[in-house]
Amino acid sequence: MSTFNPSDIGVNNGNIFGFPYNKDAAQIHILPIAWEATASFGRGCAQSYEAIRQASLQLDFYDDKGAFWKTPVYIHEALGEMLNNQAAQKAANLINHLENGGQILDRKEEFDEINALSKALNALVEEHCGKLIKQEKKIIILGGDHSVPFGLIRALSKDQSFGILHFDAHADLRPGYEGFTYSHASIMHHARQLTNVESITSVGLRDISPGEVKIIRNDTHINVYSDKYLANQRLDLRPFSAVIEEILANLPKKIYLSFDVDCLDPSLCPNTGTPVPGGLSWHEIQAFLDALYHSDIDIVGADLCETGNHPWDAQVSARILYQFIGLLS
Ligand SMILES: [Mn+2]
Repeated sequence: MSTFNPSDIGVNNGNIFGFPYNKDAAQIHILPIAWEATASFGRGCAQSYEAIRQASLQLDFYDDKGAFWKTPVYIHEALGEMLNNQAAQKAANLINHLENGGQILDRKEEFDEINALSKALNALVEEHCGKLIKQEKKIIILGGDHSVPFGLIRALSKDQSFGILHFDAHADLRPGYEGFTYSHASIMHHARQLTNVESITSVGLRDISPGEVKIIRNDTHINVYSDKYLANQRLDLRPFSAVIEEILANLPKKIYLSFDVDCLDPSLCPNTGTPVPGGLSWHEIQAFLDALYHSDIDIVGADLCETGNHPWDAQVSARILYQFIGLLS
């Protein structure tokens, strides 16, 4: 640490941002999960953690909010790669089967197999997170597809209640998708089943199924600030800071931050699994994260998921990840 100069070139020392901290000293633990078995469209996010680590070496660390580089951060080896290898090709074949008009029941055993692997992944993530939580470490999950943070959310909810602030183009409220119980499209459904998850606030949604809209309307603890709502506020020339204030004012004092990069304008995440036109601009998300930093909201953990495995997508996510360090410090 004594030799670390944040103004120097980023050294590829294996850690995120080239930071000089080891596992024991680290307060914030970044846990990459190399899993994308249920990805229904584009693939690559299972491996993007390494692209994000590479991109993180390019960052300059000045931030007007604080010297986040002083926070000890450590990136772990990725979890879930073996499970993903067992599941990915089989799952792709099953999605193909459904897309060609096949039924889940035709190949039920294979679907059961993928669902068992998903459960094993969740248990693995929960076990690792549980140990870190006992040591009072803060955790950021680096996806992988958006099914991967469930183990962390469940581990955190064991002895505290909190709300979820969820940035996404999708509601992820399906009770299961394409025959997969723990699909990337179902993470908020599963999180909502946890007694200690008191609310979900989703921002940026713009690709929602009629079934999900029904769920949202019937659940007073799910709040949605859709992309259309945000866009209409802009078109009516309401200050964006007022929109952010409105959203933050309705959040519980303790939140878990779940960030699917497809909430952003696709120019910022062109290689994400399911890009959708529209979305938050770079400056809007920065303003959001700044406001969150300056608020009195306590952030218990976070995930950053669905980053495409491409240097540009990784650049964007590395910068968001650096902001998360500030939020969890
Ligand atoms: Mn998502």
